[in-house]
Amino acid sequence: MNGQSTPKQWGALWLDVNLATLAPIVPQSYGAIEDGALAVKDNRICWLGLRRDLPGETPTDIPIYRCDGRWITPGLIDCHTHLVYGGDRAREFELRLTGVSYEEIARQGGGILSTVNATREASEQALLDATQPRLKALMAEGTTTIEIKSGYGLDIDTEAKMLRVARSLGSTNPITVATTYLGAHAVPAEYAGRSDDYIEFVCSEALPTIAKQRLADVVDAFCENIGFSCSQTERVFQAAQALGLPIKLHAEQLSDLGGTQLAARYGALSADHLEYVSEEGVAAMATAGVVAVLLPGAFYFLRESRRPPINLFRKHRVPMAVATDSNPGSSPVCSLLLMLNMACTLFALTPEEALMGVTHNAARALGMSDSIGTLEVGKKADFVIWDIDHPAELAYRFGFNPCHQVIKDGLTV
Ligand code: DI6
Ligand code: FE
Repeated sequence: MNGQSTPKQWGALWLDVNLATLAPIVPQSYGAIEDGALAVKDNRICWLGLRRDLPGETPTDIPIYRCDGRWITPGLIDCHTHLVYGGDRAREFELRLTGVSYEEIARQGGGILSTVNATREASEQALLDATQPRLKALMAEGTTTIEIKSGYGLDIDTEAKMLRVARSLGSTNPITVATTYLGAHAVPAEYAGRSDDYIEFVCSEALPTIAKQRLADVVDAFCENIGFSCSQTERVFQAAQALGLPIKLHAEQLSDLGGTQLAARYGALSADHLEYVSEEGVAAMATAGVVAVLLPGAFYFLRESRRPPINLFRKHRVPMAVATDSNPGSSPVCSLLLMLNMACTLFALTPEEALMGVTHNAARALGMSDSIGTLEVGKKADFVIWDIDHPAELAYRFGFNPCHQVIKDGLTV
């Protein structure tokens, strides 16, 4: 391993442990190093490898944690969520079960717009209080980085309120929060029938205000029949790039509009959902280095039958990430481990691909792979100790949490 330090420079050491590094430079599956050791200095990993390769004397003046043969993985990364929102949509769930479709409900002004009403009405404190338990559930399963989108405010004040709540959750919890402005999520009631005017407002007023307040790290849009067209999405991308903000896209979830090719042309970090993406779209992603973010929770909860083309992603070597899409309408889930299982059972990913999808490839989808996503020297000391005998267990069980301990920024949570 490159850049390994000497024991004198270490701050803490983990022994009796197997490492699923997920690092491409380790050739074993899962990047596994069995009977390994890992050392941390401050908030960074400063040594890892086989225990028998530990250099010199084991230091006696630093904390040494013996892990009884447990496994360590990188901290999990949920790279696509709408975690901050007011209210819930349980009644809409009942309605859908009588046969009314998700799109029909959206067209009748329910769906996303009903959450917009509830989110506009909620105070900042109420939103914080509603979101904290959802975040806690994700953290309890070893999530150390999460992306949180706006998009249930649509007006400037409520979008800013949502993003402040997201930022504040990141500063009061042992988790890194990456924020995304999703102003182009739906057309708000005050712009009904005037979607171009709404996009103009997003590009010339809302986005510049949000950017000036440094509330968003990335800009996203919902390119869909019940969302925005490709040309409207393109205007949002141009406005984002003019402000120096990276982009990503909800693309091809319910139909194929070609949003993926557009996202690729603009160098998006990721295209997300992708059930209906064509091979041209996949090829464009490969060329532009766009990550495919798979959201099995939404596929499951909307009882979709069309799966994202996993074999095409493999064929074109498009990196696949997996996330919860946690939101009140299409994926009210707060378990990333369950998404690992569903990515395998519903989309036929291998457990290794699924784990890669919530670590290394999720970091790429957030543009953060320099600092997180694998166990490697120099990366942040965000990792999870699991009570498992093999990494495949993380995808194998469901409704069970084998998380033993979470280390965030080098510190035990
Ligand atoms: N696609 C989704 O799955 C979420 N947003 C989006 O654009 C669902 C949002 C919702 O139904 O509240
Ligand atoms: Fe989403």
